[in-house]
Amino acid sequence: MKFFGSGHGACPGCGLTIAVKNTLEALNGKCFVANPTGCLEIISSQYGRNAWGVPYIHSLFENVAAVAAGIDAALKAMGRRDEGKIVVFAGDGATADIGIGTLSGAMDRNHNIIYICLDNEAYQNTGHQQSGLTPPGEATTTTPVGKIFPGKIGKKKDMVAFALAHGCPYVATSSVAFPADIRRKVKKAASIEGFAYIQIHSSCVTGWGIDGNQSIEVARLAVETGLYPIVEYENGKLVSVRKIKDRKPVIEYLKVQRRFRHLLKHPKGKEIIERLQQIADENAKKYGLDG
Ligand SMILES: Cc1ncc(C[n+]2csc(CCOP(=O)(O)OP(=O)(O)O)c2C)c(N)n1
Ligand SMILES: [Mg+2]
Repeated sequence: MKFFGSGHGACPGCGLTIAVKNTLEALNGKCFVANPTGCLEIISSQYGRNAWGVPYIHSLFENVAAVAAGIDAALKAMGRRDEGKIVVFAGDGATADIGIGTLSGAMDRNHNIIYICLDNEAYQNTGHQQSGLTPPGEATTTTPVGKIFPGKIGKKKDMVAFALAHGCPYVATSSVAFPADIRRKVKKAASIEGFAYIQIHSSCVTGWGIDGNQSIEVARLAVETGLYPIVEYENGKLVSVRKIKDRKPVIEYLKVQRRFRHLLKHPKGKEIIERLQQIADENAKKYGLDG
């Protein structure tokens, strides 16, 4: 594999590498990658074990969108814009929490960037702390399950709405369970001038508490239950939705992962499961997922 390959130290079954490989292949390696601190950086850029076959820069956790914006401005000033797209690969913590200020600025200035949020739903690199994209009910080290709390009680931030509110010309979600969908959306994003935000649901074997060989199956269940709708917006208009034939109850997704399994026996688990089912039902209604 020439764009991303040997040298990386990801867990077998890691979703991040699936998202990265498909993105780089869709662009035929014609890109400049910026990547803040997080699992992807740790598994791919250690001294002597670089896995990148494309230009790559590691930024701080909080400033990747500003670094990418700088690359955009520099390429423009040098008349080298046609040499490749600028691609950010950032975790959910970097995107929804720590780097959200510079992300807002880059979206607002509508830089020519494909920003990919690798959403594994927690700060996985540091051992599974909650982020703004951790869903309700998830047990993390900062939302531990106890007598009173059944895991996270807050909500998952709606970063799609955040990107749309900034007027980004291209906004989409995808999942590592559907590599062809990732490739199509990356190609589409590359054809559009301006800021593209793509949020890819990426399984995390250790954080989610699954086996490596369940990675795709569990990511697919998130989509098939309606909990992770796969959608696409162009210039603020919904242009595509991945339909679900027989939508499964959310419990099918929850019960196969250690991060949610406590919900089956915790006194407040039923309430959280009902809330997650309600979120899935509302997604189905909002996007017309059933069909
Ligand atoms: C400003 C700052 N805060 C905290 C850290 C510690 N830290 C390094 S990686 C990481 C987790 C990254 O989470 P996320 O962005 O979701 O990426 P993931 O590892 O889950 O792919 C944290 C908290 C740091 N390096 N810099
Ligand atoms: Mg994460």
